[in-house]
Amino acid sequence: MADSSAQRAESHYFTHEPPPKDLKTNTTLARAFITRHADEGRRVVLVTSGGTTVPLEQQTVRYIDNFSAGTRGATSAEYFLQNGYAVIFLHRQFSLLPYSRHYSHNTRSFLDYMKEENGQVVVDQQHQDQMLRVLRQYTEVKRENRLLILSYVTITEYLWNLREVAQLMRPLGPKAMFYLAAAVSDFFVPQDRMVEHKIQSNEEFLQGAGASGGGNTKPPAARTEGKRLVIDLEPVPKFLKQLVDGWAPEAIIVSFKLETDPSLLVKKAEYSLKKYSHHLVIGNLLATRKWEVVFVSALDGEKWIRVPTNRRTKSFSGMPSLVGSADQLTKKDIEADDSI
Ligand code: PAZ
Repeated sequence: MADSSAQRAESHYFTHEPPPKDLKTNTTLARAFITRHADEGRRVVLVTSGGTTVPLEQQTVRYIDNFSAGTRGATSAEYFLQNGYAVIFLHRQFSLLPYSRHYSHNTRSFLDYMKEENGQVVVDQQHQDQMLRVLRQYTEVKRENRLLILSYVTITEYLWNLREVAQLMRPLGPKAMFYLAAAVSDFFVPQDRMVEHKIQSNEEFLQGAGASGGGNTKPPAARTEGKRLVIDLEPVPKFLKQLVDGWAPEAIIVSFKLETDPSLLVKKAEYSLKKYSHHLVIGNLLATRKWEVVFVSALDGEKWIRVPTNRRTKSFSGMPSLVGSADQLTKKDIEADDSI
């Protein structure tokens, strides 16, 4: 069982942070999905993807966000689906989705893939092969009902959904996998330290500094002091311990670690593996995440996987990218270049 401080942190968090409005709908959908695939003997993976927001006001005008576009999660979900898994894709609303990611969030509009022919809209010849391949994969997945798409926006919505779905997956034992690629905020504004209305910048309109109450005597976590905006965030409890020990103790758990300082990446991945005793930490650096990752596991130690230089394409952000070449990338390609 999880240690009691982790349990206390869990209990405090979920008592004080209200569940999202669509949680019941999501759990109903997830329960039916998990039951159906369990009956068919299939493995089920929960892929989390995209960033989480930290709202500063209850009626949220301003929030803190992070860079994640959901590329890793959406791309990985396709690979899990190709390998027979049923996928619950818990993603940040409007971030990349499996399959449609090939045609969205790009400088190119999806209309650029089309043309008019005899009064009909058709796919332009140069895109036929790739779109047909993606469409066939997508159609098969839909026919077999193997992809359930759920969304969140805030850190609290993310954590509520993660906990509920994890507990529903518990009966699957080792046929359940968690692939936690979402970029989850480490800091947040607790509900009882969050002001209700838009934080005012004009001193003439400053309201009483009242947060939503709940007996917290601290000032609101985000507030103006004079002309300055002061933000005093609290740490988000670490829920990986609870996932590993309490919510889904038999499941395969893969977490991600993002760093910007290369000297910290492997150390922090090893630290996480030791602390939570799960199966695998995949480490990546912000600047190179599109073409190299490091796998850190108790079984294999540290293992780098790199996209060969000639397979790195330019993404729309100008960064070399795995996107676009990933589909043609075979295991052999990866292994051929993983020696450094
Ligand atoms: O979503 P994306 O493809 O732009 O980025 C992926 C990523 C870097 C968010 C992911 O690989 C990752 O490391 N997630 C965990 C981040 C963390 O909380 O450390």
